[in-house]
Amino acid sequence: MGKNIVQKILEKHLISGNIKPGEEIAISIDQTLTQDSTGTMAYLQFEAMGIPRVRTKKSVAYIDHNTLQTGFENADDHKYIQTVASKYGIYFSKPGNGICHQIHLERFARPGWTLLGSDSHTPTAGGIGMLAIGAGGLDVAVAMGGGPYYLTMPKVCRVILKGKLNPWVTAKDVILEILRILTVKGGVGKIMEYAGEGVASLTVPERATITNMGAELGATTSIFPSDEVTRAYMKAQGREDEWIPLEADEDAGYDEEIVIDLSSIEPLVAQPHSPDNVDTVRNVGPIKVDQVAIGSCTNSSYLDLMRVAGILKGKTVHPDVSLVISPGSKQVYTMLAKNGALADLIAAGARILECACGPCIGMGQAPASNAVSVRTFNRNFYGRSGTASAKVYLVSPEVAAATALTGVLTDPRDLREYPEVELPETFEINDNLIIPPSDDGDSVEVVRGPNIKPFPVNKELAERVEGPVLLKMEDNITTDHIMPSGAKLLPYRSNIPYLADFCLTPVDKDFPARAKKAGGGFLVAGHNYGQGSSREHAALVPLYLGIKGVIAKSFARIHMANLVNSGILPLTFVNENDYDNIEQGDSIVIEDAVNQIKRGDELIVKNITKGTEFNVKLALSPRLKEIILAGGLLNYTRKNS
Ligand code: MIC
Ligand code: SF4
Repeated sequence: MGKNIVQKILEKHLISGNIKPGEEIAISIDQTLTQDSTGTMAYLQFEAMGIPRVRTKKSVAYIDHNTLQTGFENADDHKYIQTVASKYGIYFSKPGNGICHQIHLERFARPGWTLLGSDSHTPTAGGIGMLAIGAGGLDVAVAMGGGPYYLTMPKVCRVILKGKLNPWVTAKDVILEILRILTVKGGVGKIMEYAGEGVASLTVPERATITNMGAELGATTSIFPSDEVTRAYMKAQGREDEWIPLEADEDAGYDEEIVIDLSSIEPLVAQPHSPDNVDTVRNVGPIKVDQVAIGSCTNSSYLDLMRVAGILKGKTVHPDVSLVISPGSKQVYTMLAKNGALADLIAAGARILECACGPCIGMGQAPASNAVSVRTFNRNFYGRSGTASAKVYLVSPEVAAATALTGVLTDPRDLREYPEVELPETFEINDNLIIPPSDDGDSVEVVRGPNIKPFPVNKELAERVEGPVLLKMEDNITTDHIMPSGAKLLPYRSNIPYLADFCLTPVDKDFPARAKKAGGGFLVAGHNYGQGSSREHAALVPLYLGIKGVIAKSFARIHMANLVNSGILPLTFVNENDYDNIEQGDSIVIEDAVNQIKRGDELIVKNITKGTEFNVKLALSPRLKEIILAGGLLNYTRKNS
């Protein structure tokens, strides 16, 4: 049988294991990326490994999340990352250069190669045919050190794109449609591989919008073929020599398949508070809107913003709407400035923000109380905007621009003619904000400001693991619940003790105090616990608070890996009814934990308060079990090196 694209790339990178769904495989990583909000931790961990220089083909450290600099903290982090990058052989993308995923697509991503990034939207590079996976900082640190990346081989789901999009319908609507069908859990344990005649009609930035938001499906990654469209994009980026063709064999096998008819999709919107709460813009109707935000790694490309400029040209933003726009990169920004589109945006009343994540991660532009905010971003999780009472809707740039003009959620098909925009034959190329590392790492001194605090490291697993259930939660708890971000907290990503006082506060504001008083314990949750971001702070902070295990109905992939890396037990209920029989405050114990884990995949948990017991699963590979027993990946690596 022929091979699909995923199999082709994995075969070239396989270090151990069989490329069969469910089996643990180890692959070599060609490139890594970090951004600043997860990067400080990744580099602290890399330093702790004691490796003198990165061993990847290319590693890039971006600064794009924490750029508000309301105090010294962010700037301290930037200095630390810049010096650590220079010392260890990592390229440094300065603040102002843009959002990591947009820049990586423009300047570094390569078809057929592998990329591991400490950000859940790393699969954006799948738009160019790269196998790009998001992971926790420690996994990325290991990859920087030349170590393999281990993953459970996902199923490969072929997404066949039929037909062609109608005017005003966009790549964003394609992925919203897939989210509507599959939900935020639908991609868990899968790689989405795009195929079909519809692929050729999508440009690389449009493909990247789709692979970017594949993260919201819970998918391990998403990937498009590398074809003539890819070649043209890479040529326009001055990188045609890095292009290779990559497509699935005609008789390639897949584990699953869905068919999406592009011509039947309409402008869509994800309603509060989940990216899969999707309906048509027409059905949701003309709700009054207070804020429109255009940008983020999903929708801030040249094409996106040129279309927005085309819609806004000669018009004025509605008096009741605040429109903010953050271009994805300096390249995009410069091109808009040179061709006059920036003037059209400014004249229409847009507030132009710097090229960074900005409002997408709650760094400024928190909406007013109870406000409706329409955004081109990828996540509308509760509280993420910085205003708990705000309602965030996710749409395409075209819907956003139309809405900014009318002041109500608007289907852009009601507007004038579609502004046709083509990709340029050459992009504006100026990499002067990407600083190469020093040739002489030894001479570089790493600068650590007072905001850089040591990170917690676990101990070997105890024979008896016990404690109270400190919090019981519902389904779909996100990492934004576990470790909130935003302008007030993001500056403290290198300061775990400070962050600890905010852990899980969106669910229960008393949780940190309770956890501290009890000296730690367990968490109980429903399905898809830890969906969303790759932030390992969602594991490191609970570790700091003494969390020993999380018992859930199911976990999101990256968060589960982060728990294992921190030595926290990720346990699932064998019988989901047991979730109903356990309460906050119950005292529980796993006796003879080490032997139980060595013996099999099921453990007995005793509920001392209720006088009952139930079974939980710890279905991990032998290597992951060793990591748990050692008290996390760092201890394990030290022990085995
Ligand atoms: C996000 O979109 O939530 C982030 C901020 O980019 C995160 C990383 C983080 O939490 O720092 C992500 O998606 O991984
Ligand atoms: Fe930045 Fe938002 Fe993209 Fe995360 S989702 S990388 S915060 S733009």
